[in-house]
Amino acid sequence: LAGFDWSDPFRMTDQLHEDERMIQESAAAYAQEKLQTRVIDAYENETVAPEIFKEMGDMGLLGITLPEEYGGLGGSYVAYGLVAREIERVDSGYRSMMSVQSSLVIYPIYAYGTEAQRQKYLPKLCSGESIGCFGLTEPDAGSDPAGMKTRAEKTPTGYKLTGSKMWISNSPIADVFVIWAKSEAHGGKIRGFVLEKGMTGLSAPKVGNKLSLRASVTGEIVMDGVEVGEDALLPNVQGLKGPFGCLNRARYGISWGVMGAAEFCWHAARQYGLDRHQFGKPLAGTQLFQKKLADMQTEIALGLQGSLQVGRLMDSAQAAPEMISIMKRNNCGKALDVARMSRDMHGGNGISGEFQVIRHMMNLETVNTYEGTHDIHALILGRAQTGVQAFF
Ligand code: TGC
Ligand code: FAD
Repeated sequence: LAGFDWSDPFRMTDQLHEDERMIQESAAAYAQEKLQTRVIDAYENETVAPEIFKEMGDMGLLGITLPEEYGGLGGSYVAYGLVAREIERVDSGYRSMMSVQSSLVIYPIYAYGTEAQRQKYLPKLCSGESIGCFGLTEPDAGSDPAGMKTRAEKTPTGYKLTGSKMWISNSPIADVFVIWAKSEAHGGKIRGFVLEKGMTGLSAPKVGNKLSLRASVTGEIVMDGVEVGEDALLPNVQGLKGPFGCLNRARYGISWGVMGAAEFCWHAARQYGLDRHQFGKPLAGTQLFQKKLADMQTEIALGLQGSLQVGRLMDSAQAAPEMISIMKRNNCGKALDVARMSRDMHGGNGISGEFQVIRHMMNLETVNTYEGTHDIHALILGRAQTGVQAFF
């Protein structure tokens, strides 16, 4: 039998292709050198750092799966997941910035847009010169986006958008707004529109008082009769499957990302347990401590294998949304358990920003909620196996 690497129990590294390993390594180097060095201050002071998009763009970390002609890398979904894991190892907010840009802004413009829209927006979004946001959630429509009130009325030259979106990542600093609205001209069906900063009637005030995901800025999007041309409509999709097509990709990326945050918390707990002595011996030498480390290692190893398999199926066009619900739900829930456990294992130091585990724990509360809450994904999976919907 071969030897055992405690930090990579199922030899995930050996299961990756050479180009995937290289992308992971460069994402890890960027994350540790450029993000880890600023995150403690950024979180404490809720600092917005729009220049991160340009840095990520320069490293090729935005729109990884997009063809090179539009500014992407033509990489695999596994590579995209590995990048999310390395960035979220530092902070869920930074991963949020990356995954909104890649899966929720670049992807719909590529998949649902015209060639002119692709040429206009994608290269700048991939280089990080433009920042994007995705407006689906509203004050009265979160888990149930079909209940949205934002509407697009037909005008002689295009559309007039009215409504408001809530809890939108990146919106206060965004140049490009992907907006989902009910369009009267299309029988009330949900359609996607691309809006731009500076349009009359468009504003994006910041949401204050956030005690989670503080390194990523969140805002509203207010549309007070914003007039756009016909060329703002994303012509190639209608209905909820438009936003859900994007969410499938973002949720998949999150399933990898949260494992990065969980790995940070696990490794920190192990090291703390080796360094900290109580009752005349290291905490890591107690049975309870070791049981917790074993639980963390097991859940993370299993979670990563699940995400890898779904990623391989995405790369061969065989993945179903329910597979993604399993992994988003499981990995977020397990990462939150690991972070809470690690916080506890650090004792009093666990509440200090310096040790960082409480920051991950606070962030993961958001990640467990956005992109479909833990319970909403349970209902998606319940419906898929019983044929009976239990949403209402
Ligand atoms: P339902 O009847 O199930 O479906 C309506 C239409 O959509 C299609 N569809 C999908 N298509 C592709 N992928 C999926 N995953 C899909 N799920 C559904 C479906 O086939 C149908 O198409 P058609 O052609 O027949 O009309 O719709 P429902 O209203 O019953 O949905 C219920 C539910 C709960 C599943 C859904 O609404 C849901 O997932 N709610 C959660 C909402 C959510 O995830 N919001 C995310 C907002 S964005 C965000 O949080 C970004 S944070 C990012 C960051 O900062 O990192
Ligand atoms: P609700 O839907 O009101 O849910 C409240 C509770 O009720 C939850 O526990 C939920 O599981 C439960 N619940 C709801 N329905 C049912 C049911 N049928 N049965 C049982 N329980 C149910 N959205 C965007 O569009 N774009 C973004 O960029 C974005 N970024 C975000 C960033 C942050 C920091 C946060 C916090 C949110 C973000 N969101 C974004 C919104 C996010 O997707 C929603 O918060 C999420 O979908 C939940 O909606 P809600 O907050 O309205 O909660």
